[in-house]
Formats: sequence, structure tokens, C-alpha cells
Amino acid sequence: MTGSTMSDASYRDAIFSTPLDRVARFSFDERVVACFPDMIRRSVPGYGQILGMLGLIAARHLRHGARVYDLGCSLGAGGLALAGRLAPDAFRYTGVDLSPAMVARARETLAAECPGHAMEVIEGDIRTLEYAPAGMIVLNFTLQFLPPEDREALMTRLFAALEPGGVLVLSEKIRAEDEQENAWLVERYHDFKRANGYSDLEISQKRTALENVLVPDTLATHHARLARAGFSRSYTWCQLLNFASVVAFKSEAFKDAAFEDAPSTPREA
Ligand code: GEK
Repeated sequence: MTGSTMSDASYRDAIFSTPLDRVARFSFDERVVACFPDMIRRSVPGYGQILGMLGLIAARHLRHGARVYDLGCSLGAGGLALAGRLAPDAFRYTGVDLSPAMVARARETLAAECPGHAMEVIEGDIRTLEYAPAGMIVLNFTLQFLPPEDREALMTRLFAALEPGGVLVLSEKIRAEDEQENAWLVERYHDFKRANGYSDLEISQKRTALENVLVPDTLATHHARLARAGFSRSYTWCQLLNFASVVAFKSEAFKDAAFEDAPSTPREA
């Protein structure tokens, strides 16, 4: 890793700063890629802390040399965070993203910033990807962009891909069950965005663009879905306003047919 960060090459997010006749659905295109590090840092409470914890969680739970999937990796910030904390032989990183513009920039960044680590980025849909066995799977603010009806099938496939003892980190924008609580969290979230330099116009136009594109679940829905997919335990380890991160474990003892069919990955001492 060098001392520089991705934000060096990033522009300030001004996508929704002027009034638009018709606010288009949000998409991860060239314009978003150009300002993405600035956008996500100013829009997602706890984003930097959650990235920082990925390395610490991996250091505790990842089998030495195992694969780490970063699904919806955008510009590869998860890979940078892991490479900043773990030795080159500690893991193999596979980032996956649907946006060609994101994938191109992620490949460039990871090659430049961590040339000694095994880092690959695949352009593809995380719903249909053929997964190899993995020790850790990260979904950092990605599941929320899948149609709700596709979420359970993905979790079941990810559980099958995880090695026994593997860990999944799921960070999401969430919705509170209680309407009043939810309204309070959303209002304070808008305060957070204002404090980070977004105008009321930007906040409301971005909200319109994300309507039906980003559909948040409640934490209860996430934990129940993880349990149905087979995860023995899941904990909410971080919540800041209406954003949270959950860690879920595939117990050591658990073996399922999908894993036994997969190529063997011997454990190291
Ligand atoms: C970070 N994790 O910086 N398949 C693959 N990628 C997808 C799919 C899909 N079906 N749907 C959406 N994406 C990153 C931030 S951003 C979160 C993740 C945000 C991708 C999409 O192209 C985008 O790059 C990413 O998921 C979501 O830690 O912008 O709020």
C-alpha cells in the first residue's frame, strides 16, 4: 500500500445540486464513479469506520490465505482496507461489480495501491456469479440495491459458498420498524447530510432518484433472512442513524452438500 488514497482522484459530488426537470433513477454511471469516494463518505454515516473494521474482523476470523469476496465492490475500497491491514499472503481478494465504469477504476486503483497483494475485480451480477469457496464475504451497502425478492436466494448461495468457520459482513441502509422512530432517524440523517455540505435540493433530488432503487429492510428482516439462509449467529455490530452493519457466522461444525462438492481448501495450522 502506498500512502495515497482513492479520494485523491475524486471530484466533489454535485450531481443533484441544480434543479432537474425530471430526476432520473439513480445509476452507477461514469458521473457517479468520478465523484463516488466523496459521495459515499458524505452520504453514509460510519462508512470509514466500517471499512476500517473489515481488516480487524478478517484478522480474527479469516483462515490464512482464504478468498474474500467484496460484492458490489464499487472502487475497491474494501480491498484497499483489507490490504492496508493484512499481509499479501493472508488473503485473495475478489471484488465484483455490475458497473463497468466502477470495475475499470477499481482495477486501476488496486493495481496501483497494492501491487503485492492478490487482488482481482470481476464485472458481473452478484445474483448469478458462480462462487468459489470463500472465508469471508463482504456486502458493504450493496444488498439494498437488489430487488427485495432476489435477496433471500443470494444469501442462501453465499452461505453455501462460505467455508465452515467463514464470516459474512453485511452493511446496509436500514428502516426502523416503528414509524416515528424511522422518521426521526431519517430526519437526523438529512441533518447529517446538510452538515456535510449537501443542500436541501440535493437531498430531496437524490431521495427521488433512489426511490425504488434503494429499498431498505429492517434489521429484524436481515437477521431472520440470515438465519433462514443457514447462518448460526448474526450480530449487529454497528449502527449509526439508519445505517447498520451485521456480521454473520457459518459455524465450524456445519457442513452442507454444496461445500463438500467444492474443491477442497485445506486449513492451515
Ligand atoms: C464500498 N461496497 O465502497 N451485482 C453486482 N454489483 C451490483 C449489483 C449487482 N446485482 N447491484 C448493484 N451493484 C462499496 C459501496 S455501492 C453503495 C457499494 C452505494 C453495485 C453498484 O454498481 C455499486 O457499485 C455498488 O453495488 C453499491 O464499500 O453507492 O451506496
